[in-house]
Amino acid sequence: MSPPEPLASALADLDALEASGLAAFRQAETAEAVEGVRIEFLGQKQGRVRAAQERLKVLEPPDKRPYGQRFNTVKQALEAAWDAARARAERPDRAPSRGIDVTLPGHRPKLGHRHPLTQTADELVDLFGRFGFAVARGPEVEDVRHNFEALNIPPSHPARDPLDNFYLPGGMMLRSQTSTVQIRVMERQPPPVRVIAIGRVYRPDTVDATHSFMFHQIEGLMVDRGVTMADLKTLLRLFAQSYLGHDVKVRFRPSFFPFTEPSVEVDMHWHGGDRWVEMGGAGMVDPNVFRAVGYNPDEVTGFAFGLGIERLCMRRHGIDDIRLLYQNDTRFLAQF
Ligand code: FA5
Repeated sequence: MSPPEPLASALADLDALEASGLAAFRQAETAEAVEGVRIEFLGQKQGRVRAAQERLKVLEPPDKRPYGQRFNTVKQALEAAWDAARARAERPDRAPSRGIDVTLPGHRPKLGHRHPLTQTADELVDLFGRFGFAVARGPEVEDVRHNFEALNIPPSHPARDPLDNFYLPGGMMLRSQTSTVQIRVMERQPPPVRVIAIGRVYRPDTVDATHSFMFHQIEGLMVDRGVTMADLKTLLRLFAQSYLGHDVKVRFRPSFFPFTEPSVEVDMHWHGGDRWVEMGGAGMVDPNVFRAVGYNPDEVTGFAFGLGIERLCMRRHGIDDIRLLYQNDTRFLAQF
C-alpha cells in the first residue's frame, strides 16, 4: 500500500484538473474534438476524473470528506462544460460552410406598389382629364381668407368654430376643404376655368368607419358663360358611372353651402345593404364668391364640387372602414 498523501497537494491537483478540463472543452469546436476531450477527462475507464476519484482511497480518513466534496464539484463542472461544448458544436451556424448551392430557388424580393388612395387620386386625375379638367394645386397650410372669407363664410359662421378646425398661430390654419383652391385659381386667371384640385384636408372629426381627422378631397370648378346645374349633375353622374360602375346609384339632395347657391349633397348607394353614403357637396358658384375674386357674376356662371377621395376608394374596392387605409398593414395594402 502506498503512503498516505497530503490533502493540500491532492486538492491542488483537483484545481488543475478542473482548469485544464474546462479549457479543453472550451477550445473543442467540432463534435469529434468534443468527444476526444470527453474521453480524456470523463472516460469511464481511463479518464482523468476517474483517476482523481481513485485517489480518494489513498487519503487519510479525515481527509476523505473534504477531498470528496471538492471532487464532486469538479466532476459536475466538467460534465456541464461537456454539455455546453456539445451543444455549441451541433449548432448549424457553427457547422463548417459547404459553399453556396446555386441550384436552390432564390428569394424573390417583394415589389412595392402605389397606395390605394394614390391609385384613386391618379385615376381621378385621368378621368377628369378626359372631361377637359386641368390639375391645380394649393397649400395645406392656408390663411383664413382662402379657407373662409372669400368663400362667403362670414366670421360668425359656425363652420369657423375653433372646435371644428385646426388653427395655427399667425392667422393660419390647416385647410378644412379643398374649396380654398377654387379661390386661388380664380385669383390667378380670368374665366373660362375648368380645373380639379386633389389634396389633404384636416378636421378634428371623431374617427369612425367613414371619418378621419385627415382625409383627401377632390375639388372641381368650372366657370364659363352659360354653365348650368344640369351640366354639374350630368358630369357627376357620368363620373360616378365611369369610376364606380354603370350600375351605381347616385342621388342629389338639396343642401346648403355658403359658397354655392343652389347647393346639393351627393350620395352614392353603398355596397351591400340598403345604405346611402355621402360622397360630396356641390352647387352653382355663389355670386359673392365671384365678386371676391374679381369675376363679374353677370357675365359668367359656374359650378363647383368637393368629393371625399377615401369614400370613393372604399366604395370602389369594397373597403368597409376608412382606418384600414391609414394603418400601413402590407397584408391589407397588397390587395390593391
Ligand atoms: C365640403 O367640404 C365642401 N367644400 C364641398 C363642396 C365643394 C361643396 C364645392 C360645394 C362646392 P363636406 O364637408 O360635406 O363639404 O365634405 C365633402 C366630402 O368630404 C364628404 O361628402 C365626404 O365624402 C368627405 N368627408 C367629410 N368629412 C370627412 C371625414 N372626416 N373623413 C373622411 N371624409 C370626409
